[in-house]
Amino acid sequence: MKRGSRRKAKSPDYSGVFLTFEGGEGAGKTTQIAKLAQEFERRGHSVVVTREPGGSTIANRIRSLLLDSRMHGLVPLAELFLYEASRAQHIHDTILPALKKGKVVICDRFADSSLVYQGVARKLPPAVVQKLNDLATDGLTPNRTFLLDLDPRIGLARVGARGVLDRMEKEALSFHRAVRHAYLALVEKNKKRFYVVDASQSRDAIHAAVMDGVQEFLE
Ligand code: Z5A
Repeated sequence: MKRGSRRKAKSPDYSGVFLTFEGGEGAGKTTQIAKLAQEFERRGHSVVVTREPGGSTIANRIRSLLLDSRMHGLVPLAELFLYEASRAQHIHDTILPALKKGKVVICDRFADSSLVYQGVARKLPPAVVQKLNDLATDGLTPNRTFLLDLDPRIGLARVGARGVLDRMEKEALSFHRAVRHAYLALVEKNKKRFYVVDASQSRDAIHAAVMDGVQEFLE
């Protein structure tokens, strides 16, 4: 493999479907994942809803460290290692076992978040982030990724209304703007996998757009 090149996705040895949601703070991922899971269950599928960082007992302990607002001295490379450690554990404990049982796995954030947050917003070399993503995921790639695209001022106002902000939410608006641009650039490189939805719409309108993206993928 050429240095810094993207590892080719392996042919999956599972029968399930792996869907991920990405987007900035307060884009509405949690809200939409709940609606989508309900819809899959209504159609008779077995669904696992999970999230990163976290998603299993050990990975959740790493999540607590990552979002702790007292961890303000955490350097970008250490932060990246923690996200990747959480990811490797999460895939082993939760994602792969469910996919092997033929379930629909819907994950709130995955490796794209590292490319965007650590690679672009934290300015770590993208090839380093890609390399660690490859190690942590061992080639596991979502079948479809929904990007809920939203002006960060709207997203931050939504999460601000919740009260206390975590370590990432406290970043400056320029950080969250860089995140949005980085996601849109990632979409350009992965047009088949990503499905972009305007997240400034109502919850129901976003859900309808997500269902269009599911339909397009199934076809
Ligand atoms: N991170 C990273 O740096 N590197 C990585 O590799 C990974 C993650 C995996 C995880 O934070 C942080 O880790 C994240 C990236 C970083 N931080 N940042 N910045 P998290 O898991 O705590 O939070 P999050 O993933 O950013 O999600 P969130 O803030 O909870 O937002 P959300 O799930 O996208 O939105 P929501 O909870 O569904 O909605 C937010 C609020 O808006 C809520 O009150 C809703 O009722 C409301 N809402 C939802 N939809 C609408 C619409 N359509 N209109 C109006 N209001 C709405």
